[in-house]
Amino acid sequence: MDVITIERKVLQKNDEIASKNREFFIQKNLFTINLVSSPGSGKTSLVERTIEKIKDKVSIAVIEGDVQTDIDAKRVSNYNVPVVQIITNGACHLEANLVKDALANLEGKLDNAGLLIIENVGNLVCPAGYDLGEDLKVVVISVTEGDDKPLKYPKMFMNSEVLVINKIDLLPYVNCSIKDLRANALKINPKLKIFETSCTSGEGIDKWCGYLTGSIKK
Ligand SMILES: Nc1nc2c(ncn2[C@@H]2O[C@H](COP(=O)(O)OP(=O)(O)O)[C@@H](O)[C@H]2O)c(=O)[nH]1
Ligand SMILES: [Mg+2]
Repeated sequence: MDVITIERKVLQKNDEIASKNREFFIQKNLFTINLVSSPGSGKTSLVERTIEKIKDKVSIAVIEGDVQTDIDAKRVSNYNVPVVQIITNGACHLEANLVKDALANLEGKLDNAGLLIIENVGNLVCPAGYDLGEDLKVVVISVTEGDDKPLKYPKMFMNSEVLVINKIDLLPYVNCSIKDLRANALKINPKLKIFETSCTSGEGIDKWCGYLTGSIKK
């Protein structure tokens, strides 16, 4: 019982800070997405393809979350956008206060940004419970993970607004039915907006980016 009480308090505190982050995003006119997935699904690759595609139309800033290294921030900084790395030192998800600190680090670089991308720590469980103040939670799943994952990790799919099914170039080689993957995801959350992408071939990236830029203008 004590554990549950403590967890509730932590989540309540997180939600309070997330609300402040949300106010900040509204004030700065920033459209913010929180990318969540298991490690290796292609979050950073999707960030890279998205920057390449819409950087000329939309100013973009990125917050990278990782357990240990700044590898992803280094990858993204090659694209000349403001990026800050949060290293959680072992923690398996980002919390709103870490994002708040990262925003302080981006001070002065966000004024013209229309899109803020937060890449969460690779984990299909814990990030589901932590609001960061984002407009959209986007869950990325790659076809190599199997079509049963929405059923096995329902909270993540329930709490997300968008699903990106990535690595579709590998469909001929893996035992994954895109039809079943879609059906399983929609069984958990019928409102999910679904995109299919390959960050390698570029397939589907136009549609995904069109949706993003359309959302930013609203
Ligand atoms: N074949 C294929 N590989 C991909 C695709 N997207 C990412 N990858 C590869 O998958 C690995 C993990 O990608 P990464 O973007 O680092 O995933 P993250 O851990 O979710 O950020 C890398 O080797 C990428 O090159 C894709 O659409 N198709
Ligand atoms: Mg990554």
